[in-house]
Amino acid sequence: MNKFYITTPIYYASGKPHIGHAFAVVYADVISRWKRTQGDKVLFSTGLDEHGSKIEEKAKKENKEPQKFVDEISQSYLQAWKALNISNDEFIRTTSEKHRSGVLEFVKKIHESGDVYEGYYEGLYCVGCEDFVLERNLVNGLCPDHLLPPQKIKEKNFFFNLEKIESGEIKITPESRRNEALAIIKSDLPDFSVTRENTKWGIPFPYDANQTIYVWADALINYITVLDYPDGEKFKTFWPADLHVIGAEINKFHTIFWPAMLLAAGLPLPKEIFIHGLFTVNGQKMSKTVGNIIDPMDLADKFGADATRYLLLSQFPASEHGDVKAEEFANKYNSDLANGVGNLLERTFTMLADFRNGKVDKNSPVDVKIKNAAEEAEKNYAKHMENYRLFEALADVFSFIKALDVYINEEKPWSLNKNNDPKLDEVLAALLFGAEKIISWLEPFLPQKTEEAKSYLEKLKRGEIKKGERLGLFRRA
Ligand code: ME8
Repeated sequence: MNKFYITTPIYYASGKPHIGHAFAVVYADVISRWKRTQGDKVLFSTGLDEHGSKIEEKAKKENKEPQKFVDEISQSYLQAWKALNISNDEFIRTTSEKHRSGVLEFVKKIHESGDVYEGYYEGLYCVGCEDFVLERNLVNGLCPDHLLPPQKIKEKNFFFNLEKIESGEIKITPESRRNEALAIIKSDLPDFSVTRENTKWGIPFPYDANQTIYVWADALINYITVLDYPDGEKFKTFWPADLHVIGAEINKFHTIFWPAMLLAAGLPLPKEIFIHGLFTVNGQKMSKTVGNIIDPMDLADKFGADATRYLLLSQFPASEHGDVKAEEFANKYNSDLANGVGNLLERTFTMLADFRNGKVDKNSPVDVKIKNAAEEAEKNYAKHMENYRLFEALADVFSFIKALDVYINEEKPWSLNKNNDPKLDEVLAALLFGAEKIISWLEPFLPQKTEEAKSYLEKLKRGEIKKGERLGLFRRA
């Protein structure tokens, strides 16, 4: 049995989740569920990044102790992931004792390796990015991503020597993001500091009482502390990670700093990092100031868990950045889910029930046209799933749904039934075959709805569906 360890970024516990956070966690969830159906032993981890100046400042603004503040935020994440049916095995919080002790072990390891050295750093620091920014990248003196003025910081830090980085060992996908990482390595990459002098809200650095561990070093180490590094069974079984799913804006931290830290600690590198694009809403970055943040809980209330998962993944290929429009969600829901997959399954099952009481003649061959279309779709779907191209895999399923719709309209099973045409058995056999394929392909994406469809179908095959008892998977929005 293969093991498969998959992670999402751990999100800043600075506010409740928006659809960007939901996108990454749903992405990883679909991959996890798919790997489980392939028989892999999966460990799927997500969690929260709870230290650092950004969170310290937010808590202060709300007049709360940072710990109380992050405890509250963690509840909103847990609720949202439950509402989206996320099947994570672990939920790591960086304020947990387990994480703290693992980080200290790790820091001790790299300290002993001699890759951490003392120095001064002076630069412009953006609290929004929790990173240094370059003067030339500012727009009107502000960080272009957070619209905040950076602070000038000069502090004694323990730097991490990046010379160790050996690229190429880790698979970085898609190719465009790999090129971005390579370009960063080739540019003048400053050393990476593992500590901060003026941040209180963090894990104290054991070798200097004035320092705390830099929030990014702290956060990255979650990928092993969650496995009970250094000597937990889970660590032995699951490390190295098979896949880190992350967004494009944190490429550098995962493809350069994290491997450098692991090399210094003498640990194996993650096998693959899949970097997805980010979405804007109505052409703008999601932000409280613009007022265009979409709450995944609102979508789940309106459309349900499965439909929300689908709506997030079907906007544009994850290899690209893209834009979403909140007012388009209902149209997409109606066209793809209510009128697309929902309608196809409903029509198929209803005809099976009405014309044959759920019994299909086992000797009926499946129309070769449908058989070929299914084989083609299945081949493409498998290839796309293996490469974590979920948008593309969904498109394969939906092209087969279209093929079945066309088949129904051409064959007109209701006329065959009226005329007692024996071809009806062949057509129904093809439709049942197609419906079962679609249900199995959609399982990782729509876990609840496919479950409902499967139990309805079981009942139907036993001849237990009563007249007028409809499947009703996706009612029109
Ligand atoms: O960066 N579109 O946390 P974070 C799509 N704590 N995905 C988006 C998105 C958008 N507009 N906005 C966010 C951090 N995401 C650090 C990570 S990991 C060791 C530490 C998703 O709360 C995307 O996956 O800012 C992105 O990488 C992640 O949320 C960042 O969440």
